[in-house]
Amino acid sequence: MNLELSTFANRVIEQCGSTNDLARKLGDAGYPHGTWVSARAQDAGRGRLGRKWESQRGNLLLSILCRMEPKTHWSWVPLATAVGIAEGLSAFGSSVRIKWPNDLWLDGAKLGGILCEAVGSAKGSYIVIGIGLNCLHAPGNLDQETACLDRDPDSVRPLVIQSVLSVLEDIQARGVVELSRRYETLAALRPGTEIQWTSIEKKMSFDGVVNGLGESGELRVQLPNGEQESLFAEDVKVRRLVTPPADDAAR
Ligand code: BT5
Repeated sequence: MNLELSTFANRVIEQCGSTNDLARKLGDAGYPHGTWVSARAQDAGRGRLGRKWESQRGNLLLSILCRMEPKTHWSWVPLATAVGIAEGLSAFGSSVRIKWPNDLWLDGAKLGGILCEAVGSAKGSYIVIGIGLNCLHAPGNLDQETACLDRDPDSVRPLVIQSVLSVLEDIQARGVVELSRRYETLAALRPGTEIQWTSIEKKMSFDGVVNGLGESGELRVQLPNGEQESLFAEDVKVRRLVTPPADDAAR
C-alpha cells in the first residue's frame, strides 16, 4: 500500500487544494469504488467551467470514487449524487431541492454543488464525484444567493456518503427508471418551469419551458416555436417556477 495515499483515503484531512485532485490520485492508484476523501478547507476548490468554489472551514468538502458499470449509466451520476444528498439530508428535516444539473437548493438559494469528473487511467476508468455543501457558513458576495444547513459537517458527512453510495448501488441493481422518479419528487425545475440558458457553443441565450428528463438524464425543454431541445450541462436560470401540488408543498 502507498503510505502517502493511505494518509487521506477514507479520511478527513485539514487542508488541501481540491479534494477532487486527491481522489484522482486514489483512483489512478486503483482504490475501489466508494473510497472517499474529505478536507476541512480547500485553497483551490473548483466548480464547473473553471469557476471557483468557496471552501471555508465549517463546510463539507468531499470527493468519492465511483467505478460504476455499465458506463451507459455514467451520465446519471451527477443526478444520482444529488438525489442521494437530498434524500440523506431529509433525515435532518431539510427540504433540499435539486436544481438540474448539479446544484442543491435550500429555499431557492444555493446550498451545495456537485462536480463530477470522468478519468481514464491504466487501472480502469472512473468518476470523481466532488461535493461541496455549506454546513455552517453560507458565503456572501457571490453572484447568487447561498444557504447553509446550520449543521456540523462531521454529522453531515457520513449521512451523505452512505446515501450517495446507496443510490449508486440502486442504479447498478435496478437501472435508472426508479432514479428518475425519485429525482422528479425533488426537482426544482418541474415540468412547466420557464427557464433561460446560455449555449456554450453558440454563445447565445435561449428561453424555453421544462418538459422533464430524457433517457440520459438530459433536460428536455420546449422552445417558443414548439421545437424540443435537450440540455446536457448548460447553466440554467429560472424565469418562473411552477408551484408544486398542495400535498407536495406540505411535505
Ligand atoms: C458547482 O460548480 O456547483 C460544483 C462545486 C463542487 C465543489 C466541490 S468541493 C469538493 C470538490 N473539490 C473541488 O475542488 N470541487 C468539489 P458550478 O455549478 O460551476 O458553481 C460554481 C458557482 O457557485 C460559483 O460561480 C458561485 O456562483 C457559486 N458558489 C461558489 N462557492 C459557493 C458556495 N460555497 N456555496 C454556494 N455557492 C457557491
